[in-house]
Amino acid sequence: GHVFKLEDYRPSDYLIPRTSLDFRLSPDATRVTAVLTIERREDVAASAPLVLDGDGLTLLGVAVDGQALAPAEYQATPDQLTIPKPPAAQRFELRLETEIAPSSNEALMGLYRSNNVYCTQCEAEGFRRITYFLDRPDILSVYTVRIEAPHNEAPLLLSNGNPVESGALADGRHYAVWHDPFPKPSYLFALVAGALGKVAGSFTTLSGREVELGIYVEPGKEGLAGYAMDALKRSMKWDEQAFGREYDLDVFNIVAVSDFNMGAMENKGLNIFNDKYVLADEETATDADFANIEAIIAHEYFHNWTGNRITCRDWFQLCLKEGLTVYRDHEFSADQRSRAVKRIAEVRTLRAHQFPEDQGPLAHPVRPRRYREINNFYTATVYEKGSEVVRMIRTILGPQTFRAGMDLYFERHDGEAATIEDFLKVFEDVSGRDLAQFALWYHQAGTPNLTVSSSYNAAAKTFTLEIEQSVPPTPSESRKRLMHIPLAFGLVGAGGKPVAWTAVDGAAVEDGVIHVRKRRHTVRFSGVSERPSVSLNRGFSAPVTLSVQQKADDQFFLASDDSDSFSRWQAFNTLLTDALIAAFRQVLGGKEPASAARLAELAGRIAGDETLEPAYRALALSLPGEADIARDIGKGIDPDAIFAAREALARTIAAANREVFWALYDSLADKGPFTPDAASAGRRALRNILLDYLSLLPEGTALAAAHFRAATNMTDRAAALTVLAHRHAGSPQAEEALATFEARYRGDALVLDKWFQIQAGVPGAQTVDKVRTLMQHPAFSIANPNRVRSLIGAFSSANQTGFHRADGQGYRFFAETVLEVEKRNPQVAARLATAMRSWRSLEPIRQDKARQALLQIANAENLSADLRDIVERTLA
Ligand code: B3K
Ligand code: ZN
Repeated sequence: GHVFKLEDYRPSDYLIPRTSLDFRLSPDATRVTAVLTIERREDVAASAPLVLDGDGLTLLGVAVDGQALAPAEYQATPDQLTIPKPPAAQRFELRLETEIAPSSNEALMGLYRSNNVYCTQCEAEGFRRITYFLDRPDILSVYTVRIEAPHNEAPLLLSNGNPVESGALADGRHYAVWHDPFPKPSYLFALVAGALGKVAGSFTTLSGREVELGIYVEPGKEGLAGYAMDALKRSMKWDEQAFGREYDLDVFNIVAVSDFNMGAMENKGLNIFNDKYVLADEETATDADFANIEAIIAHEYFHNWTGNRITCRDWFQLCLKEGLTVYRDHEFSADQRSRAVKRIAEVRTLRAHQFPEDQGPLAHPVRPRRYREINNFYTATVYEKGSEVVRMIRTILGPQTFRAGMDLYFERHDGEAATIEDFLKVFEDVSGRDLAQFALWYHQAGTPNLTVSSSYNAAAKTFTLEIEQSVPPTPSESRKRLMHIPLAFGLVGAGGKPVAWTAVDGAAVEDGVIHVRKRRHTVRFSGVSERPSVSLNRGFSAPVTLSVQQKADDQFFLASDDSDSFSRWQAFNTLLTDALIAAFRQVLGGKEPASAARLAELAGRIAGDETLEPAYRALALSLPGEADIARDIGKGIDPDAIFAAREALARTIAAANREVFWALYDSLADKGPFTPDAASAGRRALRNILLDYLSLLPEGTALAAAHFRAATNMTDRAAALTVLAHRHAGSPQAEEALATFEARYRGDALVLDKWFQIQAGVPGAQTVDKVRTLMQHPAFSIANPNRVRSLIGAFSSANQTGFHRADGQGYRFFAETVLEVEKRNPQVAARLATAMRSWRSLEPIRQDKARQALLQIANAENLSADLRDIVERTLA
């Protein structure tokens, strides 16, 4: 396939200042008439051909300035329309008529039908499946859209912008016209038509404008959209306060659909959501679901400024909108909930998803330089690491200057398609700093590592840090340049108090941040009156790995006494990880894992520490996941040994803290009615992690079964079901709970997804057969992305022992299923296939089996560009 390169960018010869679309909707034959105002750029020769993108289109007619073109005057294929000799006039009107079949569109890109609702997904390149166009983000156009359909099939007709007019037509048909005054790229176009229920709201902006809000859901589900509406209003308010950004249209609509390739989409004025991220109540949604809904509603809303008003020049700049918008939604959630807890959760996610990507064959810079299929670059690197890069800019500049830079960005680039260089320039301009070295965070792939050692000289009262940076090689980048790494730190003394220092040499230290820019730094602090422990990368100020030569005593000290709560969590997590890695090696060597009594004792103290928020304690107590441990070990992975090591540590912690955990578990029982707020969710999280530990004790099965029966909300019910199914698989209690859950939620596809997911996660060799059986369940559908992700995705990415079965059966099933999904939906199949990205870190036998499965996919006939790209890069 074609390789797109950043350096090949050049502006288009033609622009499309106006776009008018007319849809006559019909499931199998929708007529689209596009009237495009085409404008040749001043500096382009009149003879320049006009070449428009298409994708699988059927062209019914083409006219220029009202004159139908003769067949010799254009060349049309399903994927391209060329007019070799367009009119000499600088501006002309092009009229195109195409026919498309939304019903048979199973790729869920372009215009498709979900649950009898017409909807669209155009990012990245789906608009070309609707009509021929210059389908690239730097072509900004003002859209007017007319939609026509039978009233009974589609009483609701929505598009971007503001409603202009609507009315009845003959034969039970009706129409609506929408106009969006803000020029936008085609990827932000949207249309929705169907029979949907509405939840209405309103918002008054900072300057007093009234905005009508609507959330549209499957009829009968209106009662489940209240939390999303509330999150939307809080997002609108927050963006005004935190970034001075006001909403700009008269209406803002959100539509929930049940077949969607990802979470949601920020179409101007008409966000389309996966219903999983809209619908919630205590009976059907967990606390994690509520938090995701809040974050995703905010994320898509924040795109209105970072993505829509200022868009991307080309798809290489994707992180310009995504990294920045993730940063904004992280800050929003931190303000709505607990900042410390939110930060820990973000770091866990980054390490779980971005680090393995950065350390494997799919590694790429936050701003890639090449791609074959852009849909494969909506990655943890572009999103999560992209957000961390923005956070580092704020750390380096300080909050005021950062805000001034953002203000300048909005002022300077509003209405434009911008680049990462434009973004960095505003911060250089407001701060007077040179960000050239810092910019490597956008250009260079790989997770930097810092090796740190320290020494204290009691006589001279000096404390010295030796810091060395290195960036491991990544695909097609074998040599790395030195980076600018802002490393927040603290010197911690007795009782967790900060230790003072009077002077420093060897590095730039500003506001508690060491600016590492060279390969090696010796940072010498003087006037240090006691030997400190050093707490490094506070708040995860830089997305790096640390190898700290520090005594276990120092780690224990920081884990129990550091006044910075993030660092305290980090120190405890490091201790857990070190213990788990040691236990893994013991298991591999055929030994019993060494006792971890001191760690278990500390776990008990953290659990019972009333000065810490329950949500924080819950996070601290949840052991690093099996995949996290594998990532930190790096090579020779035997998932069964990791599982055994992790189980052993969990049992040690449970046994050592039995009384404390029981007492706490009892005291945290829910009193009063359910509320989804962060504090209540934190108490449930702590109680449920305690349940997880207690379930390892002899009375565990009965306790989990009782927890399941007593649950009055989905958080507790799903937690108990997970414990029963994962820790007590095959027990009558587990079987009964699974059956009860299935019966209770039969007919509620979103809730049954949890049931699929929990079963896909059951550890051990037998799960692959169970997953095969579940694919035959009436509620499962291979055409629905949520079902596929819940069953196949959960099995392959979250079940280490089941998926990585030593005999390769997990991989074989996976290869077959990915190819099956791909026939309908290449994008979802390609995403699934990334579950194999760490195959080279497996021990040799599994590695060989994994390679065979990858080759089975690679050798399949008619592989889509999406899947071919992932599989070939993974094997390279
Ligand atoms: N911008 C969309 C993602 C589009 C993915 C296209 N393959 C959602 C978001 O990041 O907000
Ligand atoms: Zn986004």
